[in-house]
Amino acid sequence: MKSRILSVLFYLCLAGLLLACQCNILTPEPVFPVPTEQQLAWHEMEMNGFIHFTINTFTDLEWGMGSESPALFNPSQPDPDQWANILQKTGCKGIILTCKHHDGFCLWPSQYTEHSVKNSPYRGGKGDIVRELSDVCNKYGMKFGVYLSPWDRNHATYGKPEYITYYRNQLEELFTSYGPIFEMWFDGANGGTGYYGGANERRTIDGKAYYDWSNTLDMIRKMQPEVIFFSDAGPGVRWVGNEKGIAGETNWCMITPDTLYAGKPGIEKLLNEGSEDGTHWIPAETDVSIRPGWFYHEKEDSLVKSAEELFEIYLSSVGRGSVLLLNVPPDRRGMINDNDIRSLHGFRVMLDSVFRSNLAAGSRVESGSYRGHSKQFVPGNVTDGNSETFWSTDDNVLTEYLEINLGKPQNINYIVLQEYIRLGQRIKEFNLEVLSGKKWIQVAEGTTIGYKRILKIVPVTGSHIRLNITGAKACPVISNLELY
Ligand code: FUL
Repeated sequence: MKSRILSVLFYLCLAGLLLACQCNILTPEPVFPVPTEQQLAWHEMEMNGFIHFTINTFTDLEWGMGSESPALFNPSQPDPDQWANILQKTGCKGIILTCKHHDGFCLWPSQYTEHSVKNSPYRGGKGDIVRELSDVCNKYGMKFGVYLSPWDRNHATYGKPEYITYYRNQLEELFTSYGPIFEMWFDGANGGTGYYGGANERRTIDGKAYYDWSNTLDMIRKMQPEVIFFSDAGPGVRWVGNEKGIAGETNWCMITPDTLYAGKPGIEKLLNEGSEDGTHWIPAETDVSIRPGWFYHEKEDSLVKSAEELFEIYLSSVGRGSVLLLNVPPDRRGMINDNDIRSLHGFRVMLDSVFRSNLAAGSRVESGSYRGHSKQFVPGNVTDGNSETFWSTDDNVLTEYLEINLGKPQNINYIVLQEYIRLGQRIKEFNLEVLSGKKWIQVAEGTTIGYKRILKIVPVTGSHIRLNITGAKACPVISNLELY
């Protein structure tokens, strides 16, 4: 009896071991670099709001000189709750606020300067917009992020070593008093001239060395280890290289940051497309304003981007594996203007109507092959609505097809593809074909996919759709395919 129990136990262990080995063999090796948990969460946000608000709103400037009196900052009906409410309804998951823009005026009562809301009429000098906005973000279930301009045209010590201490003190105030901050935005812009405490002169800094970023970032990480740093060179996420809302059609999330720094000229194309063999995961963030300027100007009330334009921007940012950071600047009342609200509402209606019903959900899927004939990697994983399952192939299979059977002819306008980026960004080249009648027609081709790729095609009616992967860095891992 005892020996029978022992032999049963032995076989059970053996079976367990074999199963474990099979799983180990089958799971594709990651292709490094891969995103961190924080970067993955950032990708999943897809769309965030950007708020540019300072004395510029009242002086009609884009770049204040730094000499403006705080008394000018006087919104008549300040309503951060309205900003968050509207941005949340648009689909934004977080908001980044210009706590201090280049003119140096602080939207919170910093103890390190007099150039702030505390010396303005705003809420009788008792106001703190950083507090108000971080609180309402909380209320609406949104994340809160900060922009603190390194270039400060107001501060007397800008350009000298003392300024770095001032800048770090301000970061400490922001990172210790306002709850979790999901993203910190470091702007590389610097036009040289400024008020600088009355000096009124041009000051040149060495953009690469002056700010001593590595120590500043270490200091912040000690306060909030989860924060994502934005700058041209990352290290968390990179600038997309333009302010038009356009990520590269080829958009690698990787880049080699060694020689990059915020504000370095001539790197726009590199930032826009990333590098297939980049050493670090530093995906592109697409920042763009709903208006020509970043700040509110009444003369631009008629120039607000339309819902259709915003939708095109969505396709060229989120639809190219980037995150969209959409700037919506409050007006002189301290509220989002009606024209902007109309466009945002129309944009949301378009998103909801275009992506309402996924024709591919639950459809039959087949592929030329799938990894190890294992249930874990079947082609049906791409239509199961679960972002944690994926279709993959054997290690040596870098080109393969995946075919969706819609059961009957359907009208197709958009195709959404997603890679399982936890295992790295792999696809280099693909095309899509639709079976229309008895003929396969190529409807799209592309290079990278990444977190999400949305392809707008010339509308076509077809019963089957085929994704042909024609080039990859390693066996493909596709988690999702949707059709609209
Ligand atoms: C730029 C700044 O100079 C603009 O004023 C704006 O803040 C934009 C987001 O970044 O570098």
